[in-house]
Order: sequence, then structure tokens, then C-alpha cells
Amino acid sequence: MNKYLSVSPEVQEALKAGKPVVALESTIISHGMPYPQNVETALRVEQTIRDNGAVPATIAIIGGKLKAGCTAEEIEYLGKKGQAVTKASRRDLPVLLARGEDGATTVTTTMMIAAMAGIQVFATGGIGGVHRGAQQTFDISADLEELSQTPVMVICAGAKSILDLGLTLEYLETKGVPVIGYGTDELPAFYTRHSGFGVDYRIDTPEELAAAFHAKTSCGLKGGMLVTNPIPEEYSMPAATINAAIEEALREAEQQGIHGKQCTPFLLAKVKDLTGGDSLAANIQLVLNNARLAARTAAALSGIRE
Ligand code: PSU
Ligand code: MN
Repeated sequence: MNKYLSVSPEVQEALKAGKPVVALESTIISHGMPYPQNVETALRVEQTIRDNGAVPATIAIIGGKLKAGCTAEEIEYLGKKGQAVTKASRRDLPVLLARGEDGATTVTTTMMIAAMAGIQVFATGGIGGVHRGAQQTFDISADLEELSQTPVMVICAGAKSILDLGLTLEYLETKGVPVIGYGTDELPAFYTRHSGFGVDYRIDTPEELAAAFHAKTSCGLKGGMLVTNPIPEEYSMPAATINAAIEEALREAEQQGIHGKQCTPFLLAKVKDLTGGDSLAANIQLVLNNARLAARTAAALSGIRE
């Protein structure tokens, strides 16, 4: 085991016993939601995973250690510090670790640390992707590259249309990442259940998700699998409301010359401000929904014997 990796005793025991474990990211805590809802949600997500038969492993970088399994105190610390915590993607790890600093893990670094610890299933809200206008800006999230090389199943609610969803799917196709719709043929668009874009395969049960992932890893295919799980109907938002907010957020980002790693957090915060509490409530519900599915899928996966 590398000297930077620190797996909590509970997660270590569960993995050793072959019990289901679900990884969770920390950028959603520090940069994705305001305090204190971020901390409340993170703890509720962990409880939901337990209620569905798995052990949660919230992942973060604390004091230069790659943590798989944070304590409630560590979650509170990251949530309170919010945007002051470094948003840590793959390129940030070397310096943060060498300096013994903190970092909130994105989908990319959460996948990396999960894989180092031996965790195969990861639940989150939304992933990064190809940004609108990427033809000019080259803004393509490192999350897509990570999905192409690291063997973790990522369960999300699709991607927000702050991204170019069509180009995001093209990129994933090129990189050989299977995009699965859970109970749907259509890629969900985070706050809404519909995007107009098809997924590669529809799968309807956690057992079949587990079987597909097991088949992939058994034959040594590198890379992950993206499972897109639509927000429950009763919490989904009207497409017109959310799309108007996204357009406005994109305009402001362009006017203010926002770029690089600030781009996604800026857009997320603007969309939230423009739609008031509605988008936050939807965001919380879809994460809980993904946590449930991830716990059941991790349980199904741990039931598969070679
Ligand atoms: N999309 C969301 N919510 C999020 C993120 C993306 O709807 O919280 C976060 C995730 O941590 C994701 C990261 O991995 O932003 C992507 O950032 P970037 O686009 O800079 O790669
Ligand atoms: Mn980017």
C-alpha cells in the first residue's frame, strides 16, 4: 500500500471481509453545495448507504493523506471550509501530497483513490464533461479521461446541460466508456430526467449492473463504467426553468472570463442562486437516489463469486 493512502478501519475491515463499500466524493461537499446543507447531505448520504446494506467511504485529501473513509468531523471540516479547500483533480495530487495539504476530491481523484483502496462502486451527483464551446476553449473535464482508465463504476444523475451533452457522449464513446441508463434509454440531465440523447444500454437492476461491471474487470478491460440514474420524477425540475438559469450562468461566466478549474464551481453556484432553493432540493434528492442504487449494486457485486 502506498504511504499516502489512509483507509479508515471500518472501510478496511469491510473490504477485507468482501462486504460492499461505496465511495463518495468531497468536491460535492466543499464546492457543490452551501454550508450547512452540504454537511447534512453528506451525512445523510452515508446513512442511506448503510440503510441499504453497504459501508460508505467518503474520500478526500486531508493533511496530505489520501483518505478512503472520512469521519463526521472531517466532513464537517471540509463542508465548513467550503470553496477555501483546494478542488483537487489528478494534476493537483503531487504537490498537495508533498506539501501535506488538504484537497476536496472530484470524480477523477475519488475514482483514483477508490481504486487504490479496492473500492469498485462510487455514487455522486453529476460528472464533469465536455463544456459548451470546448471547440475553442479545450475545456474538457479530466473526469472523462479517468473514466477511460480507472476501474470504478460511477453512479450519477447524468450531466448538467452547463456541458455539451452530445460531445460528452462522443468523447466517452471514443474512450471506450460504457454509458448505462438505469431504467431508461435516455441520458438524464441531472435536474431533469430527459436530455434527448440516448445511452448505450438500458439496465434495470443492480444485479445486472454488477454483472456487467464484473464481466468488464474479469477480462481485464481497463476503465470504468458510467451509470446514469434519473432524478425521481417527483423531485425533477421544469426544463424551462433550469435551462434559463443555465443560459444566464453561461453568459455571466463568459462576461467575467471564468476559465479553468473555476468554471464548473462558478456555473454550479450561479445556477443555484438563480433557481433559489429548488435546485438545491433536487440536487440533494438525486444524490440520495444514487446512493441507494450504489449500495445495492455494491451488494450485488460482492455477491458475485469468481
Ligand atoms: N458537476 C456537478 N456537480 C459537481 C461537479 C460537477 O453537477 O459537484 C464537480 C465534481 O466533483 C466533478 C467536478 O468531478 O465538479 C468537475 O470539475 P471540472 O469540470 O473542473 O473537471
Ligand atoms: Mn475544466
